[in-house]
Amino acid sequence: MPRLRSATCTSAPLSDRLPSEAEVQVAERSRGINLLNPKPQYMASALKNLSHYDEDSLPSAADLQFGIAVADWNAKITHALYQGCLDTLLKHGAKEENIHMVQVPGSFELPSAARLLASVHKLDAIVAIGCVIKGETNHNEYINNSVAMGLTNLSIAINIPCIFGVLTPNDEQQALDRAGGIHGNKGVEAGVTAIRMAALKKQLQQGEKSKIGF
Ligand code: DLZ
Repeated sequence: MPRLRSATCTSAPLSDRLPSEAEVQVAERSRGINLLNPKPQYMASALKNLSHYDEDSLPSAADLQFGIAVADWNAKITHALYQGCLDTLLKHGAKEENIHMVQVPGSFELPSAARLLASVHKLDAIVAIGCVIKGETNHNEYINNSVAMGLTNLSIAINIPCIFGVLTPNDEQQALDRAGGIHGNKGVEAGVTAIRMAALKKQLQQGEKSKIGF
């Protein structure tokens, strides 16, 4: 299993791996999306490219600490998700020394890895990255439900946002489409979510009132 380099950017720039605008439009049109309102928004949705967000509206990640747990099962996918997440954190100012990454065998281990990270580092958000592909048995349902529940419970228990960067596709092509392919990269979405939630945590800890709207 290849070792991921922690908090470094070794692959081609993210923009090199993103689909062209024309490809995105074809994909969006095929999914019945209203192209009349192309204004980028914060988050991806079922109808939106996972790598599209409003960069200018995102808070700075300069003073934030992140943990990232990466499952090595389906490594081709999960390592691409990690790179997307890492690139996003760095692009918005996170410092390499403030990004703590660990690799675990499979997605089932993500909640415990997140807990271990939080016990060692002072974190503002944790991203769990995995890919559980539906197979002949129901293993995917057991794993997905445990990871989702585990991360939800953990984030509430330790007061640190835990971000669900886990793909739950029906087949490998659906996963590739969401790991830097036609639908963007869920790692980018997870990175954006981590920055927003970490900044929110910091803001509330510092006693600032949340602004209504964006
Ligand atoms: C066992 C298993 C299977 C069948 N499929 C996946 C998968 O698609 N994605 C994934 O991340 N992990 C899978 N695993 C491994 C489990 O997550 C876990 O690592 C093992 O059951 C050991 O606890």
